[in-house]
Amino acid sequence: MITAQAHSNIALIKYWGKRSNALKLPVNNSISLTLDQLYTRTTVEIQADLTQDQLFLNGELATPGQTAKVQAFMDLLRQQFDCHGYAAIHSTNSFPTGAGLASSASGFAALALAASHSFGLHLSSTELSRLARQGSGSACRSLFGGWAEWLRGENPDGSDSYAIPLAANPALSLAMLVLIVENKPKETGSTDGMAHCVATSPYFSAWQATIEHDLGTLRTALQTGDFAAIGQVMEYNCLKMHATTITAQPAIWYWQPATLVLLQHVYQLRQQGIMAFFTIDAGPNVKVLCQEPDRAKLVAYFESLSEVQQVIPCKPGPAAFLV
Ligand code: 2P0
Repeated sequence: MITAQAHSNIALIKYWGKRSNALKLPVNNSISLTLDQLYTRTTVEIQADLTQDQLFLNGELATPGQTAKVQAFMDLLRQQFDCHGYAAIHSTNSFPTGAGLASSASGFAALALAASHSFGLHLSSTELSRLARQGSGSACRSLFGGWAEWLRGENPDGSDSYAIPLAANPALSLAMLVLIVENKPKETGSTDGMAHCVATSPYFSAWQATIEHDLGTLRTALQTGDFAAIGQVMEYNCLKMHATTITAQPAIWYWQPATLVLLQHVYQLRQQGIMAFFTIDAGPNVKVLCQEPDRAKLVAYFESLSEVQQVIPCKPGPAAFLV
């Protein structure tokens, strides 16, 4: 019985659009921060009497859809590494599942690590990242702690599409506050949402045309420790991603009214001289990037708002590990 823990990551430069759906190959590189408070812990036990993999999520038998995704991943692992046997898989999240908090990222990173060890494999970080990617694209970044960049790769078989750790200026002392406005699973998941935007949004090409510039801006800002530049490019990239969703046909709105209210609060805070910046993923919740000295007052500020159900204050988190 092997247990692994992997932490979610939030992308500052987003993965939004695939060049291969089957292999989960992205159109562009993305850069993320792994968070300490959002994680998945997964136990894998190969059992001789099983004829298929079983998935238990947060203590309950998972839905057929969730189970099928995990079974497909286990099939891929068995096939690619010539392993045998079916597993009982118990997975728990430290946070709401499917609400745009990257549960599939931490989930497939933890599963890649736990399942590969259960089969007696000792894969490198690169191999694990490449494997986790095939479960859920963003999972390839969750093998690493702190900052990670997912390299889109060029090869049609995806062999050069995996994440690498990214060094940041040690003077940076950051926190990310996850503001929960809604706790239920979203209507359109990321996989379907991004495919729909690729297929129907006239803004998708504009999103892609500026990605390299955003990546370069963030890499430089991380190296020089320029917090304002990090925050600005993060916000800008997020809004461009969401511009593709609201201009898809039919439109996808991941935002709720409370989401927009929170953006206005972030703008007001900056007018008052408090450096805080937002990003939003495929759901209504808002993540606020701030500097560590401002963290406590910002947590209190956002906790006082009626739009916010819960604030989860996070710091940069660790790489995936065996428990
Ligand atoms: C990201 N998201 O970079 C972007 C921003 C959501 C918005 O990666 O289809 O669950 O399983 O590869 O990894 C969510 O996408 O999608 C995601 P699949 P995944 O974090």
